[in-house]
Amino acid sequence: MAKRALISVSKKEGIVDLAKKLNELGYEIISTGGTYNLLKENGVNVVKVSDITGFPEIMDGRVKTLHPKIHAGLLAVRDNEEHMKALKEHGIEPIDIVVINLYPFKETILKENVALEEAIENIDIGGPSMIRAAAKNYKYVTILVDPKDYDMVIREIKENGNTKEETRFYLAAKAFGHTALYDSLIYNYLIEKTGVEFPEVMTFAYEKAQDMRYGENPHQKAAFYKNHLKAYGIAECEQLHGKELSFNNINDANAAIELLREFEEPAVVAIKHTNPCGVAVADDIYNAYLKAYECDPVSIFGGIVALNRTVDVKTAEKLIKIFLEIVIAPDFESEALEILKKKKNLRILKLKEGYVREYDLKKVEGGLLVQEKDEVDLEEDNLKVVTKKAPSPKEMEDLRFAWKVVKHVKSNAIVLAKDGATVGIGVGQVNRICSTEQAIRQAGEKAKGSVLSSDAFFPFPDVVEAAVKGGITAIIQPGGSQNDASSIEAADKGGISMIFTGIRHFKH
Ligand code: 93A
Repeated sequence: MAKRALISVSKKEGIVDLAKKLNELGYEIISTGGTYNLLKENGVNVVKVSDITGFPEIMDGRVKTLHPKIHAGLLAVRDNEEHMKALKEHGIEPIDIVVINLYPFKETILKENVALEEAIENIDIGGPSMIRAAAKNYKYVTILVDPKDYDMVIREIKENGNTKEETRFYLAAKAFGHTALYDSLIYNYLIEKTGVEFPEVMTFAYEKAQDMRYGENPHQKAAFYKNHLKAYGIAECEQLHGKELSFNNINDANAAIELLREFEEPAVVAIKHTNPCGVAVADDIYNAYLKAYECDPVSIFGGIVALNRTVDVKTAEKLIKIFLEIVIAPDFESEALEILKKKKNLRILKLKEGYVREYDLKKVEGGLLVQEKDEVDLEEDNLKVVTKKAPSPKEMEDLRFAWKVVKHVKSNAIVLAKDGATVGIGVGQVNRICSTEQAIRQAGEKAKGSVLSSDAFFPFPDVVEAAVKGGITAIIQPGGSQNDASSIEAADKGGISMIFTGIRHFKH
């Protein structure tokens, strides 16, 4: 009995070549409408599925392979007498190889303004059924869902007369991944349309974009996965130059891009280990960079710089003065790009516009915490002056700026800012006074006349006292501590102003 291969593919790359090779190896080829036509035109010896089933393709192809003559041929356990008897009784022959890829659901929903009906029509039913049947019966059936595996299968058949069982097992597992991804895409698309928040089931439709040389540390293996339906941010950056991005690069670049998104005006963000080490806004991007650099000329070394305007020659010349891992910007003047490229290893990323709403996820052992992103806006109503003194308009501007930055600093976070630039940043300490001291120490003389933002309230007056001592003139913080009165009193005593926002910005 001739071996049989069923081929039904939407993406037809490599399929004629594969079918010809299978023909040469003695396989009878069975195929659905479009695939059949292509194979036939190219001289492949091929039979229509409808000739096997004795049933025409109906309903615009909605029903073409959904037939016992196909599914029994896929599912029959070859060394089970009952199964083989059933095949014989019903005039069914086994199918040994199945080559399938599914209706282009992802490609369809990625098109702009696609109608729900069109998306639904691109939900493949027969394909996944055959994939699952073949994969379940991997002991006897080879399932191919990826053109990258075609050559391997042909090679094994040539060498051994059949594929190896371990290969079939691998291909079966991969096939379930293929249908799982497919179903996740459908699910995520539909559930988002229902508007249900935090649905009962959370599935993921991420595909491997690249293997990484290593993870956070060289002994950790790692890969980068992308969600093609939520393509924006770091996942959509175009690399124009430099070494391949590392795990830490991607993580840090992401932090830079998220913080940069806070600003409309020309802004520069320097990131080190996911925390900002210098942020500034100015009338132009060059001055913003100078100011961001000045915040902490030590820590920016080996860091990431993200700019929200086209990089010009003047700025590029400044940027190459120090060792940076990555420069990110929406664009680069061509001469500026050439200047940056002089740094052989500098990774240069072009940031694409775009934003997609998605959840913030935190992996814990055995579980996943899911929340909305921290994207609340600071409205006028949120700003409550609690001290005798109110901030001046200039202080107010700096307070708003410092508030935007503090949201992106690991808690406990304290940011000092002056003239649209951070001057000191206290990062990730386990008590607030230590973060404050760190920020003031780092600012040095620049602390005088600066403003302070805090991601969470003050349980004690110590932060305010330290601020007064350091010459800070205004504070912005959520408020809400039982002990607020003591902090307000300390601010009044020190003759500085303080604002409560009622919003907390923990970042852990
Ligand atoms: O509409 S379906 O869900 N009904 C089926 O019975 C069926 N059988 C195969 N889609 C079905 N297919 C899919 O058709 C395959 O998964 C493949 O993507 C596509 C190939 O169709 P054609 O050969 O006509 O281009």
